[in-house]
Amino acid sequence: MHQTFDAALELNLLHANQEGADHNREHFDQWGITCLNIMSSPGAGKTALLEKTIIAIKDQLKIAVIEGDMTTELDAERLRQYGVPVIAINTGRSCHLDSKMVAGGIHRLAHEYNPEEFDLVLVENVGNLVCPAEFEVGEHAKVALLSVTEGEDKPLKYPVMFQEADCLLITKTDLAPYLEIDLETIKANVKQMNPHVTIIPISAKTGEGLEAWFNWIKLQTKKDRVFATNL
Ligand SMILES: Nc1nc2c(ncn2[C@@H]2O[C@H](COP(=O)(O)OP(=O)(O)OP(=O)(O)O)[C@@H](O)[C@H]2O)c(=O)[nH]1
Ligand SMILES: [Mg+2]
Ligand SMILES: [Zn+2]
Ligand SMILES: [Zn+2]
Repeated sequence: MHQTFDAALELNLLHANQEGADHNREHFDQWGITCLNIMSSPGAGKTALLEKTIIAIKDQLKIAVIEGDMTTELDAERLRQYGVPVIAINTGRSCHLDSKMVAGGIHRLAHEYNPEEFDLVLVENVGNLVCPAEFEVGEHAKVALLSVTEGEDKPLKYPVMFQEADCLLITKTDLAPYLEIDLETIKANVKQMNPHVTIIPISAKTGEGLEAWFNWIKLQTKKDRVFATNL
């Protein structure tokens, strides 16, 4: 549970978390890894997206996953079958990953593998549209998912996630014809609060938009950044 007792305590909590996030980021940078923090409400399609992503790009980028769930290893087991290392973190009663938990995960990764071999660490956060956005874990970019079944008002009602996101994936677009949902309204609502966000509508089921998502990931990786500056 993420409870805030008073503003000063909240500030201390976030300050301590930031120190841990900086520590994690130093590890990632030292190892040449790009880390993406993938967040959404429960069931928006994070694990389904990771499955498709791993299958499509694991031969081009060496991937590890840090899988946050309150209790089970169900998602971790789903992803392990694709042959990438998956470090499972159970958060217990906490409804978000914090930087200390992720530090435990990356230290485990470094203990079991040579971390310098990896290009990309994908962190699947706990399903929750609110506090994961406030707790940095050392990521280089934040990815938010919003499924078409959630309604176009959600960015307005839960703004922090959408203000903080570097990339917004509007998921399950294959279901849009069955719903009264206007993707343009979602995009406009988000762009208004976060003009620099990249918005990609996707369907893990039909594959719509996935190529654009893979290209966005590749742009985030260190190698491509170095390559881009050499052009
Ligand atoms: N129609 C459709 N269903 C999808 C799509 N992506 C995911 N789903 C379904 O949505 C449900 C939830 O997907 P998950 O990938 O488990 O969602 P999640 O965000 O990882 O869920 P938590 O980890 O519990 O927060 C599953 O039944 C998926 O099959 C999609 O693109 N289209
Ligand atoms: Mg999941
Ligand atoms: Zn929380
Ligand atoms: Zn360390």
